[in-house]
Amino acid sequence: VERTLSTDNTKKMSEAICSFANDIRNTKKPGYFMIGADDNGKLDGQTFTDEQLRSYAGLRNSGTILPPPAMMVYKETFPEGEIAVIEVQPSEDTPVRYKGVIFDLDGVLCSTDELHYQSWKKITDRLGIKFDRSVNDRLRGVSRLKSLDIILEGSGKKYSEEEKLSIASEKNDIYRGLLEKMTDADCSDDVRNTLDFLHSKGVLLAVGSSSRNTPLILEKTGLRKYFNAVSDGNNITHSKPSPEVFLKAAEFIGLVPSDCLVVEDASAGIDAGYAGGFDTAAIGAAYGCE
Ligand code: B16
Ligand code: MG
Repeated sequence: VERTLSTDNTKKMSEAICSFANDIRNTKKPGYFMIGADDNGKLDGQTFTDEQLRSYAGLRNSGTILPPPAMMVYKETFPEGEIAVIEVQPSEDTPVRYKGVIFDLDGVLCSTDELHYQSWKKITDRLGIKFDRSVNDRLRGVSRLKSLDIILEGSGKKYSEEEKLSIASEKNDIYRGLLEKMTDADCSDDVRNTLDFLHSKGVLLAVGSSSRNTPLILEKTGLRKYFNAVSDGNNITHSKPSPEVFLKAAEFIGLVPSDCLVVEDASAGIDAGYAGGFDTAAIGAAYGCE
């Protein structure tokens, strides 16, 4: 038996029913989803109209069809109030909450964050600038030129715009040299299995990356074929923490932000997702981000 307090949020209710159906998948018996009772078992004085009961029948979580046969809905009336009961059949199908998932690239789909680090390290060693992994974590999701500004904070020397462009371009040459050596093996089975699973559930998939090298990375790793759309450093004017890259990604797959999840390894990326009205999942260096 599962219960909810909500009587009219059909989106939340259908998600809860799908989860419940999956929770009871091994029981081979129906479960009962109740509306109108408190946690302590007391009735909360609700009453239900026939129209309300009809609206509970056949509730669907978009993307996830509720398990057959059709749910049975009825109400029980007591002096203290009524309970609506939805009979739910067990289901092997894992419920899917989002219509779309937008994946960051560097540090989420593949470990190019390490290659960014190695490339910047070569440059900073040559220039005699202190650069370590904690500084590198601040570069995640941030554009190439903004990354350089962060790195130069510790240099004590003033660089002209021209010098900065030249350093950034040198770093990019080193980085692209490393990218050229990438193969399918640079993308983990976990990533491919996750993308395959989401695809099998009908979830639309997009890339949302600040990197202008996204097309090369997707080609080298063979990842392009998994995605319905790609939004990257080549189609935006503001990099993360601006939400632009994710808003464009959602637009490209025809979804509103509230129907999408953003997966990120950068605190700038989590901020960007939040600012755009997306739910966010923080992994790696962003894990624990608020
Ligand atoms: P590029 P993401 C970001 O990619 C990287 O995290 C960040 O370190 C890099 O500076 C930025 O892309 C720009 O990359 O120099 O290749 O254009 O994490 O948003 O996928
Ligand atoms: Mg990243």
